[in-house]
Amino acid sequence: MSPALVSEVQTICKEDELVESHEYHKGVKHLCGRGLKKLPRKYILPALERPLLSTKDGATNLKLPIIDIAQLQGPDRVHALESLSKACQEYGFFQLINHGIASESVLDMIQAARKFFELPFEERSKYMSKDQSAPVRYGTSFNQNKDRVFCWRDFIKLNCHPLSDVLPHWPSSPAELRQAVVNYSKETRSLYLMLAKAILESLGLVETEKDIDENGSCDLLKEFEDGSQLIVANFYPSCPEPDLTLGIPPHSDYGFLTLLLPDEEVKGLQIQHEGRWVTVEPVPNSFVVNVGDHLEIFSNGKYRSVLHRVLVNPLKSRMSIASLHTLPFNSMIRPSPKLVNDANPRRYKDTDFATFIQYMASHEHKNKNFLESRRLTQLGDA
Ligand SMILES: O=C(O)CCC(=O)C(=O)O
Repeated sequence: MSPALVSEVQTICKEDELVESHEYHKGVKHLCGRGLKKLPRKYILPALERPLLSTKDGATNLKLPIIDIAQLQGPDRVHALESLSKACQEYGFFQLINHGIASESVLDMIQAARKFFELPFEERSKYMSKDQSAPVRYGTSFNQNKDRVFCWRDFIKLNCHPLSDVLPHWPSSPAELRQAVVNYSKETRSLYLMLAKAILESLGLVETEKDIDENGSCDLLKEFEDGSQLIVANFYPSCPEPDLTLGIPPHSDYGFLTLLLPDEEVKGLQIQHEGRWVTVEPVPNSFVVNVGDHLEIFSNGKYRSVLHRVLVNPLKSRMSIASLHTLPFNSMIRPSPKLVNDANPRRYKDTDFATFIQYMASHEHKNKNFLESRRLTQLGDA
């Protein structure tokens, strides 16, 4: 055997030892600390699921439709609502500008999450849990208890509602994390509520924003106010062979809306648009917002939760922070009766959070398979 081949075989054996000893369950950052030169087999996707970085498919950049909060709250609200509705139908995604969240809150949140991922593994591992509804959960891959192939991501998930119940369980290190997440979760929550009102209005379910505020007549809005919120910080270390793996595989989000802070420096988020994968161009000081499965169900298929995935980078690590919002844990989600009629029959079964959690615990969550399991009829172009 040539010296080069010997060295190659040794590397593969070393990587397989890692796999055998279940080291990969400790996370990608932990694995990278060992100086990997090749991707361990556990992370190599079947050829058809790889991201095709070298083809045009991976190279196409997309500017998402822009929704301007200043316009949404000004005299031009009607036009802004039309743009919002169009974006939710045609893209399932939009870029939210002039969002009004203090840059200090955003930077503190990013900094606190970064410091958490820099902690020694022993500290991070205190928060590893198989319980999908735990107040805090540190982990790796997409669903590490089910995934056959692991993806190149570590995460921390923090349940944020009700704050007084969950806060004592959040990590006490780094010292600034709790305060940063409290501030950030409150601000993103009120931004979400503002958007949720606009979504109801854009679907024709309430006449005007004033209607809701003055009469407080919208029960659904009360449910939104008491809704669940999950903050997820994703960390994707640089990857020796990014064309063989993904940071997160194609998936849709479960909730109503997700407010995402993508890494402003390192691209990676791709969405499926018009039948192909396109890379979302980061826009500074803005959020990427996407429709989740619950909003697709609630709107009886008018607004679409769209598949998205994350590419990893050969040279740079990447971080993103997602805030996922939906109804309270025990609420039933169903198509709004006002959006069901003879021409547009009910398309989804009722569902709730508990059903989703059960599904996640017993299935490999891929593509939109949870939503598909709730479907009553096929959408023409689904
Ligand atoms: O990292 C990103 O840009 C997207 C993250 C994402 O899709 C998720 O957290 O579900």
